[in-house]
Amino acid sequence: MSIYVMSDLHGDWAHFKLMLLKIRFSSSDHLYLIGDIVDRGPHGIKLLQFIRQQNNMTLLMGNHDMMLLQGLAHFHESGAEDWFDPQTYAELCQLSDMERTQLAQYLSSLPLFLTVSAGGQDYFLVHACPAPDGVTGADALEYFLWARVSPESQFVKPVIVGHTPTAYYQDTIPLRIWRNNNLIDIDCGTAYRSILPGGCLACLRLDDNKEFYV
Ligand SMILES: [Mn+2]
Repeated sequence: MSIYVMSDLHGDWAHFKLMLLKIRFSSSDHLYLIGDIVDRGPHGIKLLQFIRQQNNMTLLMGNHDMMLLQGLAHFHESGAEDWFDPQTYAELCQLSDMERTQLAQYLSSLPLFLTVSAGGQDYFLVHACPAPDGVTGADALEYFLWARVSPESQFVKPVIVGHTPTAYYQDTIPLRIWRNNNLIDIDCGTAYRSILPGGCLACLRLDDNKEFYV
């Protein structure tokens, strides 16, 4: 059994499925997805529906998933499409009211952060950035979902984030997982591959820290 982490699929169903094949993902493995399943790409809702039905996949909340949850509360209002990315809205329109309600229930259940143990090490998983000590409530939420993590951050334990494409720190092409001190950023920009040279989908196996790319 292995533990894997990915982030920021942003509707990229094709590369997600390719990655599952590449890592030979099986029912005895577990996959953590650190948020931002939807928007920017065409299949975010399809991905959400799929991930929701897997008992060995755990999704954490990203800012785009939170915006989707907020938008769903306004789905039947006039101008509702303004709440959504156009591709996400088009997918939502294909669902029944019951399916949209189930989706909202799933989204509202997502954790903001998790600690995962693998290979004798604890990892703190969060979409955007850990909150500084003493920061709570809405301010903490802002860190978890929206903040840009500083490349100079000094964390006591390994922290794995997405949200900020690693092109933010390095000009490696193709993009690669970025590690500095205890910070590990795994967003290699699969959502931006048409505009960001070297964008790809990364997956990290926590048991041995092996990196996979498609
Ligand atoms: Mn994000």
